[in-house]
Amino acid sequence: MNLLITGFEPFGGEKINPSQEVIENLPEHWKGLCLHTKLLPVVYDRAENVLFSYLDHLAPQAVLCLGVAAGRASLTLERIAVNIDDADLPDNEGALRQGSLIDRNGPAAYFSTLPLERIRKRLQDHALPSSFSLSAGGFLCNHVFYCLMKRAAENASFLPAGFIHLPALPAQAVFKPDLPSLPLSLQIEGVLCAAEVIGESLL
Ligand code: PCA
Repeated sequence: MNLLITGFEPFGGEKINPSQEVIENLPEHWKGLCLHTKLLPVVYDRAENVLFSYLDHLAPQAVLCLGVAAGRASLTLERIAVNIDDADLPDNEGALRQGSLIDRNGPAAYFSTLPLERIRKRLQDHALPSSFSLSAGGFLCNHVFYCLMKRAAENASFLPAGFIHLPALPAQAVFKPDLPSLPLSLQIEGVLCAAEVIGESLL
């Protein structure tokens, strides 16, 4: 079974992105799954096509996309991808989108098809902080999540699919003492918990 796990490059002046650090430190195999890890650009015009090229190339049975949500203290399990780009921050090529539809003909939203309740339970069993989230924001994470779910809805061969937001890393909080952070080892453990549950759901 192939599980595609994506992370994002740094953005917004940060030098690191926890999702990139996590995917670069995951094992290739985990509990009977092949973990295929790929990095996505923080660029509206390219992220979707880069993701789709990996989907076409790898034909995974499941997809887990990761990104950072600085300010959140736990691994947040995103329930809904919404059909809108709406952010105060420009992407890494300077594009600012505020209130534009991702897909003019698409539905307002898609639900995650990951086994979120079981993932949450596994994270709790590992004493890792987690929460559900009703919004992946209006920037690249929601954009990629929406494009992923649209593609998954149109081609059920690589369900389940969804998105988890990660907290900042301690290194990002050195000069921002009020910024919640979670060590990389625990973030990796959390993503492996999610991978394990996703793998079980495929059996
Ligand atoms: N976080 C941003 C985009 C890339 C990332 O890791 C977001 O939450 O949209």
